[in-house]
Amino acid sequence: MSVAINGDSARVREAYNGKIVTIERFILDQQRSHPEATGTLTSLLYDIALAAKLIANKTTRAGLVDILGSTGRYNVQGEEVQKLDEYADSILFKLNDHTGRVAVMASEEHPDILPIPDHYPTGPYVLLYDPLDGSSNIDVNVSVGTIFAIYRRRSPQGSPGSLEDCLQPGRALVAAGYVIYGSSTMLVYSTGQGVHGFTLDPSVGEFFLSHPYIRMPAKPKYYSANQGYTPFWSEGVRRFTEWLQGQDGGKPLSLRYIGSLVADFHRNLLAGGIFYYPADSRDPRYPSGKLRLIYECAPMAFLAEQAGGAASDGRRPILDIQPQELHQRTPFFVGNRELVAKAEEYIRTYDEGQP
Ligand code: P6P
Repeated sequence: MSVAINGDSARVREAYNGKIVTIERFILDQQRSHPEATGTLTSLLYDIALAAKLIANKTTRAGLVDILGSTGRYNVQGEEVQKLDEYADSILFKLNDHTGRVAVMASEEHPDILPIPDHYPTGPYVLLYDPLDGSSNIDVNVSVGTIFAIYRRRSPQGSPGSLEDCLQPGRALVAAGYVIYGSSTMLVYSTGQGVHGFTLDPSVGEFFLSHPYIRMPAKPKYYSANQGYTPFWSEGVRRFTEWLQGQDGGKPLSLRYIGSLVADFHRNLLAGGIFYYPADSRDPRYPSGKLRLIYECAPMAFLAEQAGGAASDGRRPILDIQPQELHQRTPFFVGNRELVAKAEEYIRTYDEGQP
């Protein structure tokens, strides 16, 4: 029996009461509320869930198998490629290159788009991903994650996918999500019908619904930023940070910063708060900050808005930004709506001299 997927967590828990809800069952039930759905997106989400299981199997045993450490090579970002980065990247590509569901892919690990091999069919969707975000933390056993974004292709069906297919604003997202490989492995995604979390039971290799309809708590608890860079931030960002610390008489928020976007985002999604990686003057190569728009900030912004939060580059919503290049970076403020708005207010006032 399919369950009407609607509304809120309590109703979903009631509807599924006593039932075993795998990610497959939940995605199928969500698909049923879209009669026009062909099932292709559902199958693509299954493929990502399978990739997550395979990657989790490696990350949770990284200390025991020869997959720790660096490959000795550097990626397009100038970052040292970890063995697990390479493994996760290849898994995501190989699980999606032959299915006929995807027209083109792009990955943080590759300078250019990843075309579907000529001997495979192309499909209606575009898959962008950061295969293992935060991988510099792997060797010290800090949670890392996979981030993915799914668009409909814009190029004609049957033709090779294009760079333009990959450069779509976040408002056009069909689905987005992340996998966090931490104390447990969770897959959190949205297809525009709320944000839902699934926890992997490694004993059976299955994701089970654990967090239906996640909503960011109204009362924020944390702020997350690398305050080591404070001297390089703008005056507006510095003053915003002082406000968060209660330096104008308000109650301070607690600082929590893991240095792994997925882990910091996940904590704030569940507990309430704001994460920000602003532009800074440390490195002229990164005038817009470190985080990438199309496979880090836009998917996270989609989830944040679906959970009742907001995401901005300090001046406008992340989802409104039209990407100009594949590895474009952007300042990033994401979390509770009123905290993001306050960051924008400080930037407008002190960095742009506007009232
Ligand atoms: P910093 C990890 O390297 C990453 O890309 C994100 O996961 C994380 O939020 C950020 O960089 C941390 O950067 O400069 O604070 O070490």
